[in-house]
Amino acid sequence: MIKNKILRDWIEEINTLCQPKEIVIWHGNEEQYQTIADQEVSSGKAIRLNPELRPNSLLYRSDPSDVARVEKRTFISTKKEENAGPTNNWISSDELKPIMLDLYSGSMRGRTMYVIPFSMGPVGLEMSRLGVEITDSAYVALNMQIMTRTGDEVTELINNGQSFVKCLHSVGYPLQAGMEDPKWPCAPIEKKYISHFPEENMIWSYGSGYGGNALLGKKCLALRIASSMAQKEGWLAEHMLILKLTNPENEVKYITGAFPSACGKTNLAMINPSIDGWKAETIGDDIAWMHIKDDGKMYAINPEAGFFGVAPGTSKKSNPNAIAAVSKDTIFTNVALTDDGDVWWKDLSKEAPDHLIDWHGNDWYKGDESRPDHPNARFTSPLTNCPILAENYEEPVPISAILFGGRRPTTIPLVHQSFDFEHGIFLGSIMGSEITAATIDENIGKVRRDPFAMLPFIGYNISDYINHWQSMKEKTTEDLLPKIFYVNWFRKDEDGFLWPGFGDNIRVLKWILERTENKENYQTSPIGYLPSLDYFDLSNLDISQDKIDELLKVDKDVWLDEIKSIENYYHIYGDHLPRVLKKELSNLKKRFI
Ligand code: OXD
Ligand code: MN
Repeated sequence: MIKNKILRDWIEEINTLCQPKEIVIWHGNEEQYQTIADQEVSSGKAIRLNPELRPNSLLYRSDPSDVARVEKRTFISTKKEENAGPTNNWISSDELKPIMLDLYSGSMRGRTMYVIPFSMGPVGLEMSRLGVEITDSAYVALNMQIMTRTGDEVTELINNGQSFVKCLHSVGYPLQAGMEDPKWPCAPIEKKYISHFPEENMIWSYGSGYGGNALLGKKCLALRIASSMAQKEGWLAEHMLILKLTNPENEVKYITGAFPSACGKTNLAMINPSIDGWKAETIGDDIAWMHIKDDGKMYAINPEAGFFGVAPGTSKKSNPNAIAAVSKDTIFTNVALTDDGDVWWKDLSKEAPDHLIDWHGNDWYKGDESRPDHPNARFTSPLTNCPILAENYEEPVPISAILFGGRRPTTIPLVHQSFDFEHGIFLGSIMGSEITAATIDENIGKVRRDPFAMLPFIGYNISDYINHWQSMKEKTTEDLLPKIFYVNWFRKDEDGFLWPGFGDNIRVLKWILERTENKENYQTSPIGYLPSLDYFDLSNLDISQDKIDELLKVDKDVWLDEIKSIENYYHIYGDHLPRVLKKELSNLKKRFI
């Protein structure tokens, strides 16, 4: 029972504003999940997959206009523009609130309003944060049940006075009497708003039912709002995987890693090591909350309870553990449906089946030009489905190394270590991926920078964000802080990728972990520490010396161009380029001259 007055008053306020036909309080149990899932199936909104092939799993097809996060409709709304900074869309909260209140007025008519108390992070853990999402989407309720810890246990904490983030969501499609409800109701793009009010720890999302726009615990709370909370409270909310590694001597270490999208972050989070004696276990694949504890070390938790992964490209070869994770208890969105009631997406098997129902619900035949799945088709699966989930996945774990990465066909070597923590912040600030022909963009060959893989997720001013990272140094000593590395699995020559990637990335991780113990396994270069080949495990790997040399090459002329490109990119900071970045860029230049 909800007893907390703030929550009760808020539910009443939203009930009056949005005028739903009924209110359902989410209890977070299996029975309620199944009841709502059955309702979704009988109303035709979801398809139940063949229980013999894919037990307890659903397929949803979204509206073709509502298939991904909408960054241009995502807002950081503060009193002053400088608090949102140069990388966010800003509208003053005084201006935005009346616009959105107008949209919310009656927006849930004819619909059920779900009240979903949830915890990001294990229930009751000091590092965890609570939210309540009020939504008129059953799809959101079902997904939140997988992606977060929900229901009565959380209500209990709120009843006991713990604060929570108010997360309001409406698909923006009120039903008048006699109106038919579409399978995926949503509002047109110009009426979509994914709004964050970090000064009030509040999220208002309107008009989209998809993923990060609608499951407000994930990108909205656990990254944008949490990054702003973290700045005030002295911790970090980051777009990072968390991986547990055990070496042949049975020593355990933990790493986190930030990568822009399409760089294999989920694959790395579930790596199957190719060298004997090494064990990898998953803790998280998308978000890490990191705190420096009293012992001076940085600890991380995964605030999520599930995976919301991109299906296309996921295969037995690229990620067998993800394939196992989605084998049951999964919600699929915008994948194709097979004739026997199972799912299919690009690369799931080498050959597509002869016939499928595509993500629009139409017949699709092998050889058709169109794709049967959407490139951003997703799976929502519980963490506990992952066969290599670490048994201590709910504990804060001490982080030895932080990895930054990106897709860089040239310039950046396979791996290098920063000289120190501040130089590591510089590496985070310059990360990004080269724009390739696969992206429709006139800037082919240029680098799209995505600092810390957080460009769309920093809930405040990016200059303050960089300075906040630097402030971690004041909380502890350099030797206790995680060591920072830049990895690049994607360097190419004329024959294609130089590095085999996937399970062989453990070779790089092994070198990194040895570095965290200050092993003399490195050579110094102007950009940082590179592997010394005497200490880089290439056993049983068929790769030529030429390719290895190319993978580790730091070419002066190429780097002088890179420095120019960084200088140019740093103009986004205007007059507020953080001192640490200015200093590190100048030091880098000096090391080359
Ligand atoms: C995600 C993303 O969905 O980063 O995880 O866009
Ligand atoms: Mn992500």
